[in-house]
Amino acid sequence: MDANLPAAIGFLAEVRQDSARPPEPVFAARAFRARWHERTADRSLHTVLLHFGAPDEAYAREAGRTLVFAGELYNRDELLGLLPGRVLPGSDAALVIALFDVYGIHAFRLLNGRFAALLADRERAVAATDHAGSMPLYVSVAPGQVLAATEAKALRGAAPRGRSFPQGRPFPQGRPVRRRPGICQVPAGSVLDIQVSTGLCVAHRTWTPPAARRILPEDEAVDTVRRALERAVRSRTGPGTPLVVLSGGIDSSAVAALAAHRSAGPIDTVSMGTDQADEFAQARVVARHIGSVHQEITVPTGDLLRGLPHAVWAAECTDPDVIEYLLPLTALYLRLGDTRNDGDPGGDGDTGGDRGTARRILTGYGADIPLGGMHRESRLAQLDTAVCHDMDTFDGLNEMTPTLSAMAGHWSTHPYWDRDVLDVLVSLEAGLKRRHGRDKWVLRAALSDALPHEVVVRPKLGVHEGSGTTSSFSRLLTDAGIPKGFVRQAKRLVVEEIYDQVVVEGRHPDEVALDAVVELISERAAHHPHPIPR
Ligand code: AMP
Ligand code: PCX
Ligand code: MG
Repeated sequence: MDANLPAAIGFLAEVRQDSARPPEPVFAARAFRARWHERTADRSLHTVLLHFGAPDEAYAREAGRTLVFAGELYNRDELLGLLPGRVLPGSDAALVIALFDVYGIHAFRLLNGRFAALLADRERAVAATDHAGSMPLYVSVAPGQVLAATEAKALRGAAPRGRSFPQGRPFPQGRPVRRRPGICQVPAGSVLDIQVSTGLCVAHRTWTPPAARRILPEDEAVDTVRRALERAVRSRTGPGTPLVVLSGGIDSSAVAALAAHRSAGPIDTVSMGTDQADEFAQARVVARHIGSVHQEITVPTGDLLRGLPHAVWAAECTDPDVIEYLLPLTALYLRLGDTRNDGDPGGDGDTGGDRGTARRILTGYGADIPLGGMHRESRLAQLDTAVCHDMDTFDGLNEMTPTLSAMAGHWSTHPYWDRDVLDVLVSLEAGLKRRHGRDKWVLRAALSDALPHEVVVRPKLGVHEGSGTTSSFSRLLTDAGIPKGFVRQAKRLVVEEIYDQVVVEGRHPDEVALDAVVELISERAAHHPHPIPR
């Protein structure tokens, strides 16, 4: 077991009244795989676990219940304080099952983490996501059978065919999965309480984005943000040397600076660019300032775009904007092995965790959502409208999924989407987010002593812009004859077509011919009478 990594990063679990065995699932995430089976008087539990060498740590058993837990917790100390007089649980799974014994399903309201969990409790199955649904969780429920998996594609072939529920959804809040009737995604910040015999599901929210706004003096707001972010970075860095994916923008530079502060030795940072665009100079300023061991990876644009099927396969998302954000990061993660002196870019499909190359990666992803940074909006009313909209619509996009890096055998985590950081950032009144003519003012002010001034004031540049991904994807389509006014729709159609091939039909991303997909969409565009710009 590598203490630097979570015990497990994904699973397929099946709870049944009879004892059939689920077929071998496909996952994009790469790690060791362990199969495990348990039969009690009431039910059987089968699991396929993706782990880093100590699968037992991802299971816990207590009082006739069994918990399967993928991911990790960030408020262990607080949680341990709730269990006085007990033998302190060693693993996160053991901690959660001990809390369940005391609090029942409300235990999930206590957790600040990045996880997905399935608990088999006699005739009940309980499925839970973290507050942000940052590790996706899909379920398929039929009377007598409950399946849960951290990737939708893992339920291919295992899910019951019949649609036993209205619209294929066992509970009204379930997010339907494109072209996979019978499978639905568990919403962010939810716990699903399922009666196995009937398939009856009740969903409870364990977290919702704050709706109120706090009015704080500048100093207090700045101090609150700094402390929350420091704690989130600290609880995510683990005992090893962390690796921060660094653009040189304020979000990732803040994470890198705080990780460097708490690290005994230099931390690692890495930046990606393409032959079209990079932010290498800006990232270098930060790396030099914090004394990190810094690397730059240049990805040829053709290779970057050929990674589209991999990004869609990992994220299981059909939103073309999100795929543009995730594509450069996917390309970076897949090339991290290239930056090592051992020259080993990773292992085969099932054993990503066995070579000692798996890294714990911190990102600055997601800071712009609670702070409204994407919107370049100076009017406070519109800024808060944008924040509300983004907080209402992130669920189901899977942009935070650990599978993006797990596809390359690594574990990634996003401090800005720590539950406490998010609560603070969302709830600050908009005038603290946009202030003195700057976007994300409160964050910039909170890091002003830790980073060079030019970094603190540097305007926002999204990863899709800084790497030239958006423009390269557009050019791929216009070069194929797609009219400019149709490019946005065409991107969506390309991403959906890829999704259908790799998620719905179960093809490996290496088998997807991107040129053929683009040609198909270009032919459709040619027959489209009125391209309508979105
Ligand atoms: P963004 O907010 O668009 O800068 O991107 C989200 C996160 O992705 C950043 O906070 C970084 O952690 C990471 N990132 C963005 N651009 C790069 C890059 N060029 N190289 C490495 N990591 C990056
Ligand atoms: N980002 C943003 C998040 C992208 C917006 N997502 C959403 N509205 N659900 C961030 O890092 O905060 C970039 C590139 O900027 C990705
Ligand atoms: Mg950036």
